[in-house]
Amino acid sequence: MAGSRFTSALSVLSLASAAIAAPLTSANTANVLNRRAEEICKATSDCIPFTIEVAWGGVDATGAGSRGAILTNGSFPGPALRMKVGECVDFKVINHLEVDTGVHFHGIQQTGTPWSDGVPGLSQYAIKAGDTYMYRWTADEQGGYFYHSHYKGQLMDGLYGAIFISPSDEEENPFSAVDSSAVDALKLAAAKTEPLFISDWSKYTFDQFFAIEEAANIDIACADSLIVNGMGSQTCLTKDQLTALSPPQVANLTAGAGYTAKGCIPANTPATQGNFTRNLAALPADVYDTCTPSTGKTYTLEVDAAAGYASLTFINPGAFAILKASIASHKMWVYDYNGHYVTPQQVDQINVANGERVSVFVKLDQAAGDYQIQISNMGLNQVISGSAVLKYKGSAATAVTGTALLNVAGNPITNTTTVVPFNALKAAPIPAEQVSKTADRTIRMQIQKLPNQPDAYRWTLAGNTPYDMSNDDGTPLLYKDPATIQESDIIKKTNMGEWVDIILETTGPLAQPHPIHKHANKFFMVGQGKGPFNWTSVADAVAYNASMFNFANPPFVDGYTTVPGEGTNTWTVFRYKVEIAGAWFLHCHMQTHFSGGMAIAILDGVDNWPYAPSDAGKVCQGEGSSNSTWNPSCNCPASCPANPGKGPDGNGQGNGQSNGSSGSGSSGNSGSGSNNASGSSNSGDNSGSSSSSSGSWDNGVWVGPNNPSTGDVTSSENTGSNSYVPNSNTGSYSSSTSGSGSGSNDTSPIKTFTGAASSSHVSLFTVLALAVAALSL
Ligand SMILES: *[C@@H]1O[C@H](CO)[C@@H](O)[C@H](O)[C@H]1NC(C)=O
Ligand SMILES: *[C@@H]1O[C@H](CO)[C@@H](O)[C@H](O)[C@H]1NC(C)=O
Ligand SMILES: *[C@@H]1O[C@H](CO)[C@@H](O)[C@H](O)[C@H]1NC(C)=O
Ligand SMILES: *[C@@H]1O[C@H](CO)[C@@H](O)[C@H](O)[C@H]1NC(C)=O
Ligand SMILES: *[C@@H]1O[C@H](CO)[C@@H](O)[C@H](O)[C@H]1NC(C)=O
Ligand SMILES: *[C@@H]1O[C@H](CO)[C@@H](O)[C@H](O)[C@H]1NC(C)=O
Ligand SMILES: *[C@@H]1O[C@H](CO)[C@@H](O)[C@H](O)[C@H]1NC(C)=O
Ligand SMILES: *[C@@H]1O[C@H](CO)[C@@H](O)[C@H](O)[C@H]1NC(C)=O
Ligand SMILES: *[C@@H]1O[C@H](CO)[C@@H](O)[C@H](O)[C@H]1NC(C)=O
Ligand SMILES: *[C@@H]1O[C@H](CO)[C@@H](O)[C@H](O)[C@H]1NC(C)=O
Ligand SMILES: [Cu+2]
Repeated sequence: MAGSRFTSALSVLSLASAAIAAPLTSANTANVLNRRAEEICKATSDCIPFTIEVAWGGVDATGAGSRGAILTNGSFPGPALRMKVGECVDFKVINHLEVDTGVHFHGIQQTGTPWSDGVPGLSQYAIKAGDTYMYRWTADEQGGYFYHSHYKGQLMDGLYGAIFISPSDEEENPFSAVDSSAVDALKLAAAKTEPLFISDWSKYTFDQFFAIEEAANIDIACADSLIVNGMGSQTCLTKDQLTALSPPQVANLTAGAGYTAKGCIPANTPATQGNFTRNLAALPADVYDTCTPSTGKTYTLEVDAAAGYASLTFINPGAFAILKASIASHKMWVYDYNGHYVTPQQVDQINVANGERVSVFVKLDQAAGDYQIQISNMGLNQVISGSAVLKYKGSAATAVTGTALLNVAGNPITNTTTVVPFNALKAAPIPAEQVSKTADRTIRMQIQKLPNQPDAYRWTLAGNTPYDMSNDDGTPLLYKDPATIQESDIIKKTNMGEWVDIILETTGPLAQPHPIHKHANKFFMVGQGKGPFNWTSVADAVAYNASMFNFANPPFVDGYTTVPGEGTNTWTVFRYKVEIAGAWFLHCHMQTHFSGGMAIAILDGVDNWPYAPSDAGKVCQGEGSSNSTWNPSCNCPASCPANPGKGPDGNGQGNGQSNGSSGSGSSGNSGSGSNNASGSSNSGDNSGSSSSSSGSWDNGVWVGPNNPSTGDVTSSENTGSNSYVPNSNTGSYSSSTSGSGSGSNDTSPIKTFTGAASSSHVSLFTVLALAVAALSL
């Protein structure tokens, strides 16, 4: 009997949601989806809780003094998240910044949780200063990943941390190809893989950096230092050293000027910066020209030779530098690349482009000592290096030992040294993945500096239009009806199940490499070449020369770097199957190019468009702090436009009574009424924290403050969703308050109140007596 009461209370609740979700008719509102998925907070969560608090602070990465940066739980980089395939995480972000944010889970496909991809403007509203957002997603593939800010250029301010997903017990791995006699040792090493974030670093915050780009009209590609896990130094080479290290093209590109004191191709170089009008007076001297040495800490990773092998996962969260890494006296076995096990390759050097993860095994067979892990820039743009130390347990070394393969420019130390680099083209996924030999849809992209405009730092992925960072502040595309979204240069649509070709052509004459990252559905890198892509489709190109393509065992990844070229255009083709619907980014992971516009949005699966839960992002009661500052007015799609109007409160009532001496209950409060877009803001009444009102019910009479039945709850007591429609006189609104009641020993049956609507508005109202229901179940 009590059970059936609970059931009926639930069905009243779903009736209420169904009614709230009635289709909207106003033409003004047709582009905002009002159908919502089930609320996630309705069920208790058994996901792993993981909380990060992000705050602005100071970081002295290079010993040159502190600069402003984002600290994640007080550290830089942030703490690592380790989980296993099949597990889900409740990843809570508490934003103590004075600005908005959004946290992306790089490489995680977000199957079924398209609202957890962390991209403001695409999959969520930005997390406002002071707010909390709870992401939830399930780990569906093993591998190395990372979380990082996806709000404007915050990645350059240091908001990032590693994610490691260990395989299910039965998953196939390629370890026996590394060392068939040590598979168990390799498994143990992989399970404890250590993150090495290798990155360029600037003394300027992203906002300062971008302001310099705009003022000087320069696409900056000159770093202060290369850091490893937030530690490094600024090293300055002499003019003679730089000259000796310059490849011939540099003298050519710079008309004989050569590198600056920072080892950079000068800002005033048309071949790299383009033929734009520059304002070099607005370029601080330390951005390109003056080098001031400083010595910071060196990251040291201790390894135990008794384990046989160590696993290292290199991750490049950097702004623009594609890096290479090598370890003195040690070879590396690459076994995991951008989210997949791969056919292992034994190498001397790995290349890690921005956004990439490369996991390697290192055989610990050298004398106990300190071995240098050397990082250097791949590009011609700058001679710069950095380092960390691989320290054998028990090493008493006071200086690095072993034989380095590369010089500070990242080139082989002698012209007889053989250096075997990792070859990403041969990184076939393990287990094998099938790629279709034909495609259903082709999306053509032309990567270039934005033509016919004056800004050197503006880029386009699409060919003509840059993606504008201000979209991060807008209504997420996920929350719109895709039928109302126009396809354009920067917004593409696909249907579920289709195979899609993305043809990326990079405009020369100096075609830079671009590490292109795709959110959600991973892709196969099926082909590439130099010259223009002269064909109308991949099928035409295959007919011309099938050897340009690999449909047998191509890399299967969330990121791949386009082919560089000098004096020519180049092309690269990705092919993927649309399996996960949502609003996803495709973009260059060099922050400078991305901020300049090198991105498009792909609406995957518009014929099967997903709905976010109405409480997407909310920290559910009982999961994490009950004092969260989640602001429903900024996560519910229909309620976020500027200056929203407020519908009248529904006349909800609650029933928190129990017949024990204590209990808890919740009251629903929903109503519909008219919105006035120019009316007062909602933020007072319906946003706020989830601390609950408390009081008690005595035969239906509330004893205590903040009677939930009157709807007269203040911002700090009112939680729930609030949806309304801007610029329209119709809309709906709901909120719920949970309260804990101290029981009055009332033995009367649970009451269901039907609230009279205030004035003429319809009111929907539900009651749940959770404690009683729980007691009786
Ligand atoms: C981050 O800090 C919060 C608050 O101190 C804590 O609850 C949380 O567990 C920390 N997260 C990690 C991953 O250590
Ligand atoms: C640069 O190289 C091009 C072609 O390789 C050549 O034509 C040109 O003269 C060179 N310029 C300089 C300054 O060496
Ligand atoms: C700059 O203009 C010159 C002369 O028109 C041209 O040869 C060169 O390719 C241009 N460089 C770039 C990067 O567009
Ligand atoms: C290698 O370097 C040596 C000495 O620096 C030089 O004599 C020799 O010609 C170089 N060999 C090649 C193939 O460049
Ligand atoms: C592509 O077109 C260009 C310009 O017409 C031509 O020079 C080049 O040979 C063509 N490439 C191929 C592979 O057909
Ligand atoms: C076909 O493409 C392959 C791989 O790029 C290349 O090696 C070969 O020369 C090409 N053949 C022709 C006839 O263009
Ligand atoms: C919530 O806030 C109240 C009042 O400020 C405080 O007493 C309580 O400890 C907080 N609870 C949590 C979980 O932070
Ligand atoms: C909206 O509210 C404003 C201010 O209260 C009022 O002037 C205006 O007439 C109202 N508009 C509608 C459509 O109700
Ligand atoms: C309710 O009844 C129990 C047992 O009869 C008693 O111990 C308790 O104090 C009563 N609670 C209230 C709030 O009256
Ligand atoms: C709760 O009330 C019911 C009758 O409504 C009664 O049967 C039951 O014993 C009461 N439970 C307690 C713990 O007082
Ligand atoms: Cu790029």
